[in-house]
Amino acid sequence: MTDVVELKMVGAIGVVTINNPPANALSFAVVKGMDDAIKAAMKDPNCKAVVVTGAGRMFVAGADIREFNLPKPADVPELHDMIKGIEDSPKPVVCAINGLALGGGLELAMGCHYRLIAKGTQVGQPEVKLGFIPGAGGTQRLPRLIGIGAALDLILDGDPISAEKAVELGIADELVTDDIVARAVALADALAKTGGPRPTGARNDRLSGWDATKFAEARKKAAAIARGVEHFTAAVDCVEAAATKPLLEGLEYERKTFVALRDSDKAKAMRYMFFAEREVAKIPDLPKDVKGAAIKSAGVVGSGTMGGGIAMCFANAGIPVTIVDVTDEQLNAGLKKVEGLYAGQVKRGRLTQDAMDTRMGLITGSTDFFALNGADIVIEAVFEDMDLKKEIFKTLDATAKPDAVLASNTSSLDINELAAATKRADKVVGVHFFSPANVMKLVENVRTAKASKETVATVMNLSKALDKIGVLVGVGDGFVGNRMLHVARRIAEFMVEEGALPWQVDKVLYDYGFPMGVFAVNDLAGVDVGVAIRKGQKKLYQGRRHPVLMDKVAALGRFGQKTKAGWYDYPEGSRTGVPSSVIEQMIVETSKELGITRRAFSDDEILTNYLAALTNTGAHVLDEKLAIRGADIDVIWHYGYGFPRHRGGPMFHGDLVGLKKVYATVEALHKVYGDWMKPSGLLKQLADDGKKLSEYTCPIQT
Ligand code: T1G
Repeated sequence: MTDVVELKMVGAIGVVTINNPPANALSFAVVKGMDDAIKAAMKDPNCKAVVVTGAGRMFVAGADIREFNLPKPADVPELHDMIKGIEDSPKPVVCAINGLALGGGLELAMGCHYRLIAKGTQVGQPEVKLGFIPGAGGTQRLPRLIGIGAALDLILDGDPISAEKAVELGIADELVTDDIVARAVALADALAKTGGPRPTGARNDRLSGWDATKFAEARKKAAAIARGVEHFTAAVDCVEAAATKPLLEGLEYERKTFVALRDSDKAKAMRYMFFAEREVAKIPDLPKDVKGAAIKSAGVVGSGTMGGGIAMCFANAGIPVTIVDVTDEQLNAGLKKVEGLYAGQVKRGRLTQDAMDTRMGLITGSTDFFALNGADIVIEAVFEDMDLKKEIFKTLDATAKPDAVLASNTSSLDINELAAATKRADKVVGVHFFSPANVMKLVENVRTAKASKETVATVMNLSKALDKIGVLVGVGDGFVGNRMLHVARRIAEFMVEEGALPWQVDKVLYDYGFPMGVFAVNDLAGVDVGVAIRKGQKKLYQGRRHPVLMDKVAALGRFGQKTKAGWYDYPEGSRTGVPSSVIEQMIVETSKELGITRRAFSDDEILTNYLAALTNTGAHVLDEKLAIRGADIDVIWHYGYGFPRHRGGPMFHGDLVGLKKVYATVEALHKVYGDWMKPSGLLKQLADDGKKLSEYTCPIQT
């Protein structure tokens, strides 16, 4: 046994307990310990039956994802062999599912002969969320327990189900409301006397009813779940193998499929994201005793799209919020819009009328700043005008509670300047929500120069309370996400000036896995908005080559979807753009004016250049300590910009390509595009040292 698995005799029953906090994950040590414990129990003539359970609040949260990239020590059996060993045990084995059983945890439970489940717990096969399929018998044993259709639903969905549902489906034999181990020992005792082993793998009665056509249909549905990944259809293949092959062959087929998927770059990217999105919450220089204040009520200044969306986030989380705007008309229009958005959710069945009423009841409007004087945080969300925002911050400083945090939702202005306009610079931060704020998961929490640690902790906690992913960033042009987007978008435009077309660039990005290409995004957000942002950046980026096309699109009165024309045409009622001959002609003429002989760009070149711009700019962000970790940047790009999860993010992608290679691309592009592609010092250093951007953490900033 190992110190993470204990075998204890309770009368004639061997109770095997997994104790590997925090998640009882099936690490190498646990698998070895389990194997040893089961073998010892089988050998012991005094042991008549076995109970398997977990210590703490979980049963087993699955295989240990941290060990997936490590070689397995020779003396540790494979997880699936260990489970088969349990299934083949001559003595009955009862599983007491005392807490969450996920992935390998549920597979371990299904390898046991009987299963009891504690009320309040859940079971599931979440593997698809990590880019692979159950790999320790899940695709073979689950259909044997609950039938093919139900098993496919569970495996393809990935979400856990309740203990009651597990009993109803036939995953567990009995729901237990009191001491589950005691109950399992009693059952094991009884089975030792009058029952015996009941191997799941030998139960074939629920496998019928599905022919090849039905599986083909299921494969089609599975393929539509997500673009660019293969594991959903592979899961259907494996369940089909369960229905058509003997157990051992099915297990073998599942194993091969699982290993190939597990070792793919896409699955590596998805497990990287699993840890990256947990890591962002950890702020290295925040001592544990800095807890931050709980936000019990909030204020929002500005009832436009962002202000209204942010107010909805608070209401959704059950936190009362007051919106202040200048006039009653503006305020009422804003509140109406919020009401309309909720009503839309009710209409689509996503929200009950009751829930909508509760949420609307939490939102109050006012034209008086004093209405905000009970709020623990006030978020300013007016349009991007430094003087106006400074005025608002001065007013808030005078009217809000002395200990209230004052935050700006600006996406482009220097929040240090706003902080300087108040007498509480230690309580001023940025909370950069993404649009639409009530939908998008990401918030860039912007740490100003004088923000206290307490304030940082408060906004990081707030993100969690609002069910957002909060990533701490520093003050700088465009913070992290937009800074990178603005450079990459320019590179995309340069390529169009030189010979590519917007729809070619967009298709390349879409095929890579982005939900939309950059030009389509610009049409969605507003071409005029893009032009205004660039105007604001003119001084900052003086002397650089400026792309000219966006200005020209806007000059044609084509502001994007809202004017039914932008880079693309939007025929009446359509939100999907079609290539525009007007734009194409304008592009060709512009190239001529610029003295550029247009040339063909391969899809590869477009993708390489676009992503190199993101990776290099991300490395600059780290050079400037505007993000804590490379992985934080990847989280920002996934949740804020739709960077496909199975690609991991621009930093992970750079590592995958190889930083030396990326650096060479950046150097070449630097010669053509000047300082937009100025090579990052960190990128060079990591490339030279053979290190990774996705594993990089900035030295602690104080
Ligand atoms: N492996 C390693 N560490 C894990 C882990 C796992 N499977 N699950 C959780 N942790 C760590 C996590 O990193 C964090 O660590 C701590 O536990 C608490 O987690 C063969 C191949 C279980 C619902 O996909 O969904 O089995 O940050 O902060 O909100 O077919 O963690 O404290 O150092 O998330 O209460 C399948 C993944 C694996 C489950 C708990 N299993 N985990 O959520 O806390 S693949 C999963 C979760 C597999 C087999 C296949 C959640 C949770 P740290 P947490 P939480």
